[in-house]
Amino acid sequence: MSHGKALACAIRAAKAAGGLMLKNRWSQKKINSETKHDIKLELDVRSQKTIEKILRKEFPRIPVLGEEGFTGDIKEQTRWVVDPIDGTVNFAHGIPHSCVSIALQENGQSVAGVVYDPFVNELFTAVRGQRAKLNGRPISVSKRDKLEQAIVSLGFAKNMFTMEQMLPTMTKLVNSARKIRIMGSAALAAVYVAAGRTDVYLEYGVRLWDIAAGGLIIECAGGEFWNRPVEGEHAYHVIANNGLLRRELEKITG
Ligand code: LIP
Repeated sequence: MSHGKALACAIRAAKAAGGLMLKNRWSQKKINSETKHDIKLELDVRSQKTIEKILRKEFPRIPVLGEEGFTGDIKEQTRWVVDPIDGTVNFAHGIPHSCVSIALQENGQSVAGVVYDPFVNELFTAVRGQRAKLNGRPISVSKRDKLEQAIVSLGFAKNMFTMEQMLPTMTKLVNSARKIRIMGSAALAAVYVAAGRTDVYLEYGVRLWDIAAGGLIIECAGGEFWNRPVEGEHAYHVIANNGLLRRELEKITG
């Protein structure tokens, strides 16, 4: 199938879901469930339904694996991977740092991806083999090659176990990097590396739908993106950087 056509459809779906986020920005958010370190909103479900309707209208045979459930046989070679609102806790608290993430995967590899932040109207896109873009303009990772100059984004996922995996890394990095940022959206953490705003993104226990699009966008912007499966359904340990900081990172994080 045409990856360009798939991307155009994903952009329409992401913008529709982003519009829903903006429309409900100031409304009282209905909470479907909450744990000590997470919130799931009714709007997450509504956003995924909005996205699925647009994707399935144009591509009725491609299944959707989303944070709010799946449609079709997600073991198919080709599938959509969707996070309808990435950074849900931020969104629930009125913090305007969350986004929509949609990726098309073939045989488990992302081939087209979009991350849309409706609050600042920033649309990050990529098709494998082509240059990543921000609002249609090519983007590249930073050229900072020293950790002491770098901004490192961290994520702590959703439970004590995943946080405990990251705390020693944070302790080591807090004095080695220029700054640490923990901003609550994996997809935005990834695309900020792609755009050269930050230089490293690390998270243990992040889910596939959080990173499927952002990881591709980093690679198409000249960066490095590793994700190895860890315990938990669709859970990964992500190490991403601008491609110049790997050695220093390996020395510190082991
Ligand atoms: C979020 C991720 C973030 C992670 C949070 C949560 P959600 O995704 O983007 O990086 O630290 O725990 O998983 O749940 O808002 O879509």
